[in-house]
Amino acid sequence: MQTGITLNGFLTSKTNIELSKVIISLAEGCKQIARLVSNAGLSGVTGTTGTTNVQGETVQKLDDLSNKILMDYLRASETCAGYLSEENEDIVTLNQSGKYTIAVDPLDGSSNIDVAAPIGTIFCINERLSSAGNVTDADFLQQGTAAKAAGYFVYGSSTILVMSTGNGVFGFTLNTDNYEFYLSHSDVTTPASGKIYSINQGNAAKFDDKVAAFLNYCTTVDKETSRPYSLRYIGSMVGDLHRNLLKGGIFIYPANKGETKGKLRLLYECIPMAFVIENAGGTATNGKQRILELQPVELHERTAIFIGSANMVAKAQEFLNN
Ligand code: AHM
Ligand code: MG
Repeated sequence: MQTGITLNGFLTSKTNIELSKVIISLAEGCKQIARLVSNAGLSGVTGTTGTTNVQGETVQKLDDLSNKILMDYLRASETCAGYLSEENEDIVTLNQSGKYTIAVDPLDGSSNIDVAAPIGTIFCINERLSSAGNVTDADFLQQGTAAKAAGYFVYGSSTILVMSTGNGVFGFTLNTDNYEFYLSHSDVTTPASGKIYSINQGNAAKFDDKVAAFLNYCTTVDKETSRPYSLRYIGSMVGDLHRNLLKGGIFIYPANKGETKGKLRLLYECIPMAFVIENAGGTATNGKQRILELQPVELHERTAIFIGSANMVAKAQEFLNN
């Protein structure tokens, strides 16, 4: 029988009851998503719904199902007041007297569902600013520095929750015998330097010259600094960043030439990932400002991101400053 520290036990010692309830409800929902993802090819949930979401992107059946599952579980937490999701245009009030809000990407990297590559759920939990009643946009439009907890679930060869409540980063692996999360990665720190760079290099023609110059640096041979780096890119931010967190590396999704915004969403992709990486000793920037200090103005806002091992992000920044 599995022994060790369960997620519930861990939360009891680290957070208050209201926040614990939100995280536990989220984790229960993600257990359901993990089951669906494991059986996707057998249970008729692969493929698209035939619709597009608020971002104009094709919605996969599992995107839609995951979104509904999370809303149901978080409503049942009683302490989660409101919900923002990549899959919903507007915010949703779940519990009028709840204390917290959550922003989620229910199934990130969903184009990988049908090919059994790692995908994930990303989340960021804030304390609401309004006192009670329906949640407001302002409750969600908070800087990343204000987050109370953030992290992701990766559905890969194992299902792992990686999260921080602002004091260290911890990983919990789902035991598929009893469907409990157990502490498996204590006090995770990311290496200050790594040998991996992750970017969709197929977009090279759209990169501005400074990003191209940094990529040239990554591929230049130099034994002393372990270059050339290896390019690793799944096309699933959770999968790519989980690997880089543990092994060291830099993940980049830049803005295209002449633009300031990238593809990835600030509130439910970039801020939560930056919160985890910073708490693990790494850094995250949009090239001009720390991701966690950006003031969000729109619910589905996008940003460029350079995130990962501190020395590698600092080196990228040198090129961006030139
Ligand atoms: P999604 O939330 O619609 O799945 O899109 C986000 C994903 C990230 O997981 C990944 O890093 C990125 O999109 C990949 O984009 P691209 O195919 O342009 O490289
Ligand atoms: Mg996503």
